[in-house]
Amino acid sequence: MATGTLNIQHYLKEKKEIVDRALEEYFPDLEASSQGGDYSLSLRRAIRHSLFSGGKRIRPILSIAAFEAIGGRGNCILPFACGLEMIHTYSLIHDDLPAIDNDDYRRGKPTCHKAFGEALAILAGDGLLTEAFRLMTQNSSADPKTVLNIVHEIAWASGISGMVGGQVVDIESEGKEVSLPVLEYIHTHKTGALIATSVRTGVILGGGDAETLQAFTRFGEQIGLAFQIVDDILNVEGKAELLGKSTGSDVFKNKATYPSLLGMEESKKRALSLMESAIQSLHSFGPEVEPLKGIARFIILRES
Ligand code: GRG
Repeated sequence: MATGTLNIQHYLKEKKEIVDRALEEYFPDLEASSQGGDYSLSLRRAIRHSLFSGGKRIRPILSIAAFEAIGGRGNCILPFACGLEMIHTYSLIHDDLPAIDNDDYRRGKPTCHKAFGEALAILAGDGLLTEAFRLMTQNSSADPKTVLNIVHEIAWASGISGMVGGQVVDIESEGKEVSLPVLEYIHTHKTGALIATSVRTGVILGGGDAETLQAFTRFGEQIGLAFQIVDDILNVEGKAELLGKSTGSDVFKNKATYPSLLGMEESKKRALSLMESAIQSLHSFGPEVEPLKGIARFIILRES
């Protein structure tokens, strides 16, 4: 792909369709295909409600873009790409629960617990997290050592050392004065870790060397932090109709965010500078990394 010829909107749409199709295959609508009779139908309904409610599929697309950037071809990335999206979806379902953020709407639709009740929403999240690991380790055409490496990596980024750990510090910081290092810890763990790991997954599966992995990791870490800073900004300045949820919740909950700590202008500067550094991290690569650079720009410019 030659520099300057990439239409990132078109690229994201094309890859999202690939991810959506694969997820449909893993979680088919059993009712529509008249394969009812499954006692877990209500659970599948709750999972499908959240999995197919209009997510951007940024994490799976990043894994595919990184995989293809280093020469990876074929569908062997899809179970990992979909696994990452399933883990992301579980985190959103649990994050919306009354015990955590208590949100009624996500992506313009009732949250999982609003539509199906708390018990089913908790179990839908649990089901997605567990199924993600089953999917990633099932019938893989990849070398078993590579699969083990990726699964370990994704578990690390999703768990105590990553997303769940960051979420705990986030909750415990509500209503308190938080320093910039603590806020950065929250953002890089709660959101950044899974994003950086999505990029790393593509490189590891594609067999990238240590130098490539290091450069792509740096890229992933920088866009991961930028992603959450932009999320903070959108919570203040975003349009509710585009976000599919109300804005202002961070201020209402007295949450530490980049705008609350550094102000809006400085937050925007930080996000922009992280995006530029991320792109710079890939300076030694050619046109094959254009989609990744396009995604970095998209993260900064997004409205939802
Ligand atoms: C285990 C009870 C329990 C809870 C876990 C881990 C966790 C709760 C929450 C994760 C933290 C979290 C939800 C971080 C927010 C990350 C974020 C910016 C989400 C929005 O991502 P987008 O914009 O969403 O990619 P779409 O809608 O496009 O999929």
